[in-house]
Amino acid sequence: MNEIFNIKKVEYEGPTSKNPFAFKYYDPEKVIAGKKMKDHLRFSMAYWHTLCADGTDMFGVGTINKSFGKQEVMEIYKQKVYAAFELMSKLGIEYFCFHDKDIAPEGDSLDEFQSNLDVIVPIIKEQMKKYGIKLLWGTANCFSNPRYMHGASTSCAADSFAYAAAQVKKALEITVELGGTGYVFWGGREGYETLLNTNMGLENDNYARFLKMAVEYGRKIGFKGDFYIEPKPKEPTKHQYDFDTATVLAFLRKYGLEKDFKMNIEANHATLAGHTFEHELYLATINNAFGSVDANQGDCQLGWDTDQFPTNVYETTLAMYRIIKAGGFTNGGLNFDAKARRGSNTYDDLFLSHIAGMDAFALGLINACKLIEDGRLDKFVNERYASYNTGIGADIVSGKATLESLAEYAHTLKGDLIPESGKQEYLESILNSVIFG
Ligand code: XLS
Ligand code: CA
Ligand code: CA
Repeated sequence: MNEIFNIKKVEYEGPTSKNPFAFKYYDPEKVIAGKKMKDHLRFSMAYWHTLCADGTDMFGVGTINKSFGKQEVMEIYKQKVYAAFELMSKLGIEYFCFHDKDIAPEGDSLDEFQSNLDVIVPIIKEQMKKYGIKLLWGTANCFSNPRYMHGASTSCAADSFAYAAAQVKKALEITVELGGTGYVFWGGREGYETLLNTNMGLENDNYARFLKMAVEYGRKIGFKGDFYIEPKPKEPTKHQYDFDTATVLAFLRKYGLEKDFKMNIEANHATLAGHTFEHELYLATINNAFGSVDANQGDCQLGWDTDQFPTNVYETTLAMYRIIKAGGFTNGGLNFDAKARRGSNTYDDLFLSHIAGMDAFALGLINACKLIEDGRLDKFVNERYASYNTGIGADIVSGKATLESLAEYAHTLKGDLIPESGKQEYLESILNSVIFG
């Protein structure tokens, strides 16, 4: 078969290379902190942005054609599969993620959609085998079609709930068929536009009912991977129920779902929620809920979900710092839920954008390992909390202290109680000195 992209396999050439189609920092086979870089980073391609998004926005039509030279709709979708695997293998990306509707056209009915999927899935399976590429996670798009205008499992319309169930059932079957290690729920329209028309209690209960059904069915058909919830505070709805990691944890615990779900943390969603990417990762890891990552970045001047390729090395460093300190990925990975800008509209840009993102995360990994090895940040934090290791602090941590015993102790304290400086600027300068050497 003829190649679709006139680009050679992208290789590591090192930081001095000026070749745009080479990695400067990502050296997949290089061992760092006991593992190959590629096994730390577990890069994944997002099918929807790379094979489907054509640059259409609310002010204009697409700027890049993603039919890859084909005319007839099923032929286009088959060609997308070949393009996807050629691109991944040339970039050395070993995982991918998809929504049901990214890989096959919906047609005019559920039956037609599912038989289209049945045509495409075997082609994907054959390409996965050919290239040794794996499925990081699957999902169903239950937010684009007008039937989901009021949500899917949180819709006021029970028929929308049922239709979403049929989509998720099939998407789970495909995920199992392709050996996926994850299944994502991103509640695109699981939220509200106005509380004036919303029964929030019923919507939350129904959402939990839906997730329970999915877990039951997934386990029944042999899905052994992780279920993920991907928090996002807003967009497309004014308010999404999966606002951020803390909100999702509270929801899962209320409905007894916390054992079945982990987080798929997206950088840009963290910032939309008013947090940093690092905050969301850290919170997930301390709650044993860290699963996977949608690797991208937002734009702090824009209040929406820009899904840009990650190039900010401070962010990738602090993200990898949290990920490595938590023991790294198990079933998850770094999925580039990112699209080249509308003005970056060539096939070359599909490669250049991934190279930029992969190099930025490789730098993040290198820096994170250096920060851990340097040890000054850890040492500072340990010392900062040393008052809990002995005396009254140890009594608080062990549960021995009571309000009465603490009050009695407090009365014995003399002088001003001024804790030590937090030394933020000093710590920030350590970060710079470790990053820039
Ligand atoms: C949209 C989300 C979406 C999920 C998968 O903002 O990021 O793409 O990752 O449905
Ligand atoms: Ca995402
Ligand atoms: Ca996003």
